[in-house]
Amino acid sequence: MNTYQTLLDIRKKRGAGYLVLIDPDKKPMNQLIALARTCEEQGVDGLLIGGSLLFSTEFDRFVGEVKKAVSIPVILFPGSGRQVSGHADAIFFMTLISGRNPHYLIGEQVHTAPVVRSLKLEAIPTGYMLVESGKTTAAEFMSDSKPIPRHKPEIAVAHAMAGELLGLRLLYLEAGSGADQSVPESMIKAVTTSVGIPVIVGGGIREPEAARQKVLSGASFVVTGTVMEDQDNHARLGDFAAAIHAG
Ligand code: 1GP
Repeated sequence: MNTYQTLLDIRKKRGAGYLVLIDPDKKPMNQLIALARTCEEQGVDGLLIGGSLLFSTEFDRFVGEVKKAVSIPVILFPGSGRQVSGHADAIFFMTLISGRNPHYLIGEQVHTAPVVRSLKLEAIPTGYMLVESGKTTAAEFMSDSKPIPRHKPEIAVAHAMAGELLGLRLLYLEAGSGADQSVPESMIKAVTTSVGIPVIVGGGIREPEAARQKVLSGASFVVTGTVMEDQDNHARLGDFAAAIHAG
């Protein structure tokens, strides 16, 4: 079964899936590998690896080590074409459809596609939609693109529909890592009732209850990143997983 199918399966069996984003720059490698293991033990459904920037020069080795440590899917969530590794199960092959910066709509993908092909990586075509979240996030700054106004769900819906009509297989509603405010539930509802493809929601989610609300609004997958960079929060991984699966 390919990774996309595995994700659909998780959604079917559990109602929604919990994905944890691991940024290779945020901690020493051994600590992040330990986090990956704990994620699997605590019921996390998959790991995303990536970040807006990349300082580490050991990305490929890092992905290999994570892959060796867990049996849940390891999916690349690249901020740029430098974040590609053949050790991963798949890559979210993303296009920043909320923006009008051609570099992140198609430019970076043109540089990356030949590498993805050579590595025989499973590419999951994903529409990435940045949503206004209170302050300028790294994703917004680095992509030089305007986020969708948070109180304009109809704008998000039109983008989501366009993404689906263009053949994308996933949509990622993103407030940005460390966002002040997560994607509003009204926007998640509007988008998920307008398209048939699974919708991932991430950015600024710090509590299990907030994660559950995203699922109740229609999210198929919820992502947390920053909250698990604090070792003290690792004990809450199971609470997040339970809240998301119960939602
Ligand atoms: C960022 O959506 C992810 O791309 C996770 O965001 O770090 O705020 O949890 P946080």
